[in-house]
Amino acid sequence: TQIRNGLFKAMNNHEYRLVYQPKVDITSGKAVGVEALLRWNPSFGSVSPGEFIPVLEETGMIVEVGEWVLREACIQCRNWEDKGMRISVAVNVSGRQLVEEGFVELVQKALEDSGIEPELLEIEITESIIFDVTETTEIVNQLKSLGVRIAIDDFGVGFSSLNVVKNFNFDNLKIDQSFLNDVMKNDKAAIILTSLIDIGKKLGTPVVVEGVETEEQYEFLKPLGVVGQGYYFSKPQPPERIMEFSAVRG
Ligand code: G
Ligand code: G
Ligand code: MN
Ligand code: NA
Repeated sequence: TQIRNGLFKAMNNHEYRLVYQPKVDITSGKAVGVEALLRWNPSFGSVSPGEFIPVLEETGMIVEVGEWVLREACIQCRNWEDKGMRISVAVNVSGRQLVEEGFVELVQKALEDSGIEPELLEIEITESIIFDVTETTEIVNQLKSLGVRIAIDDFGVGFSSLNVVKNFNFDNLKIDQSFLNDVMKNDKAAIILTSLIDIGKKLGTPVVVEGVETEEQYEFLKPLGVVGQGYYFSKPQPPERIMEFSAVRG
């Protein structure tokens, strides 16, 4: 297909870039970090990540592209810091990438080459990619010992959400946007969302609620003391725009 063929040349043609979406502490209104999101602009138009990332995963190209994402995000984090903005950056990692031989060394190298403090890098892992709990736990622990932070992404929609909470050492719980989405239409969704937030609080783990789009959703979250992410605060932005946000000093 056109997408597949295009992707084979995308790296050499420098067609990838990263955009960054702030995560905002709802109480203070300040950004506590940003999430790096991959974009691809091939010569024939634009293709959404929902379309091309699965192809990168199927073909195994995600390993090479993921390495670029990791290095690029760390370098950008360093650039912001050099300009006076110290803010953490989160990178999405696919299952294939996480269990790839040498992943932990790659992370270490990206930290060293950029010179950022390990705690400024967060690795987002989707619970659905955790098929081998023992192996994943081992890698997560190695990453933790480098000092990087781990976030559980899209929390609540996988097959084993509560098991993930029980077994993994993580620093951030990102609640899938579907829960907030349904809150205004469905009483049960509100109960589930507040209970998931409560789990994070009782574990002493910061909670990020994804997909904040409306004033109404923002008002719902305000008393809950969480971090929000979504179009209501900001769409993913090119790196230079991130300097316009005021950040919590980490
Ligand atoms: O970026 P949205 O903006 O459309 O992203 C769509 C999906 O692609 C999400 O599930 C997101 O986690 C994933 N994604 C975005 N950037 C990356 C990336 O750099 N690596 C991986 N593995 N997934 C990514
Ligand atoms: O799977 P992950 O949570 O990493 O993916 C984040 C995805 O959510 C990206 O595609 C990003 O562009 C998208 N996103 C970010 N904020 C919003 C929002 O407020 N509403 C919706 N529908 N999508 C969002
Ligand atoms: Mn994510
Ligand atoms: Na998510």
